[in-house]
Amino acid sequence: HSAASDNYIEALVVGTGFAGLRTLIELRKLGISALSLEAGSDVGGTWYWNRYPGARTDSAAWTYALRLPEVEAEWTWSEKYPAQEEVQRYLAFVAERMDVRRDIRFNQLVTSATYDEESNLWTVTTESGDTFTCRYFMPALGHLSNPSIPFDGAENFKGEIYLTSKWPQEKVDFTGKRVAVVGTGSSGVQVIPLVAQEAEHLTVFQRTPNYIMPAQNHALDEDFRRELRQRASAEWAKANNHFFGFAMDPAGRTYDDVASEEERERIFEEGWQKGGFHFVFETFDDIVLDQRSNDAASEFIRTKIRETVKDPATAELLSPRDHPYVSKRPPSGTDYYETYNRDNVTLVDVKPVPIEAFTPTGLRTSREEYDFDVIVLATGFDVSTGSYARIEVTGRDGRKLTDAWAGGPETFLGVSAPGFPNMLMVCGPQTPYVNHPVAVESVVTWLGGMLEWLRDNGYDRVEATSEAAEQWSELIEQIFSATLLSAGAQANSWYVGANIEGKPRRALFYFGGSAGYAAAASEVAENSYRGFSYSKVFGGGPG
Ligand code: NA7
Repeated sequence: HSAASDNYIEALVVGTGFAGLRTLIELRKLGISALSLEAGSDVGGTWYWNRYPGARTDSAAWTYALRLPEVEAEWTWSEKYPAQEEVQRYLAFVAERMDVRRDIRFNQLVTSATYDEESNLWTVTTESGDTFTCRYFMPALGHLSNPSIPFDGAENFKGEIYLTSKWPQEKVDFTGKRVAVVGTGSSGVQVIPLVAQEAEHLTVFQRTPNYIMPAQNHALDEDFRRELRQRASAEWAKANNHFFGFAMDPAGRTYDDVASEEERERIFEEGWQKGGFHFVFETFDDIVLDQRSNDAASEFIRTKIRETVKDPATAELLSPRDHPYVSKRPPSGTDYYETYNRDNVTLVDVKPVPIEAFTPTGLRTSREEYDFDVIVLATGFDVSTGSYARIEVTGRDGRKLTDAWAGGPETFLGVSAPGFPNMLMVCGPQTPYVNHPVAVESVVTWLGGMLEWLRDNGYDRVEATSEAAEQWSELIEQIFSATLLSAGAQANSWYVGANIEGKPRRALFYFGGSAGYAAAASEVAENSYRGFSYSKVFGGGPG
């Protein structure tokens, strides 16, 4: 290599969540020198930061994991939907077992990354003032890593404030306290029942009610795990073929295939009993495509809410009516609706009377003031592009990534953006919206293949063409608008950035399924990385 400085590394990864770790493992396999900069003091990414009570996966453990036979052989999951602590411990085990911990620098928050055309190198700096140079800059930042605090005045509040996404390491004690939880997305839905059990009083501030499935989590026994080891390959194959990357078979029927209402109810009830994402994916295959199918599913859920929540007014407030089921990411919960039957829980609908600000003693809506000892914010994230906005990324000719994406992200396959040579995003904006580790496996092995190909052909610069990025972005919009998911925009869906004021409304993910993405990406690879331009800056040739 012609480039050298004390801190030169061929591939610099940012982050050590599922994506960052899997990237380090792949680069090791390819013999590419690699290092990851991690803001936390340990690995885990999302599973390091989101340690609030109740945090757990909504995907079955065995395919919410990396496809690493060495790890699979030695790791055991305790529950179908493991808690944060277990997933974080799993990722730490992955780092140990695959021996990549030595390639990680912890407590290194990356603040900027700048490309230099002449040397064909990226310079990456961190908050602590360290500087690294690299050939390939590989951000693996996660989709949900830039928290959104949507109202001002936090510094005025005299009590305690906690973000679910920046939860302290120590246990937070809610006993005897008046607590507020703001937000009823996945994080709110998981934390609310547990806070309610401890707090003297809990007030939940809800803007948009969600469709919440009972998780039906359960422990896994040894028999199940043994059987699972035998069919691991089959489970992965199922996940890879499943539209959203879950190890589930299609229902094999649509709304029109079932004529009687009773039979439909029976099917929905079965899905409800299995819980979580089984409800949407194992009942009818056209729930996100056919309005009638979606209406039937939505009404079934509203009936469940009415049956569970004793106070009819509260039940009505909890019932979503402004968006189709799944057009916002549907949370899974445990005793979520039941929690509203407790005497110490109040639900406040802030849709008509928005929260305006923190006050010294609590929160103020446009109508009322509320006093609290503790405020928990489960208010979501500046999703996908927001993860990138935290780093000042500068490409060719001084172009800022935030400017390039001012109207929404433009990438090819979610891995490369025109104007940012050798920035290889590991599941950036416009990668598939599927069970995350499935996307990670697909993207990382594909990127590994490309890096190998570049090396074999003596290239050291690669970049998506503008044309390919435009076409990819168009395809993403086309697919998205053909589904009912696009209707979530009217209810602040983060799929399109609608939860953040002023953010362009553009689909942030590829909704064409895991297999669809894998096929598109393979086709590109098979055609000599069509849609990318590549070159030899320093010559040298293979080897
Ligand atoms: P989400 O799903 O974005 O949820 C954020 C919640 O916070 C949601 O209910 C929002 O209501 C609410 N929110 C946001 N801003 C406000 C204001 N200003 N006032 C009141 N309520 C507000 O984030 P999560 O962390 O729960 O889940 C993220 C993902 O993690 C999840 O989907 C899984 O993939 C895991 P809104 O719906 O926008 O009206």
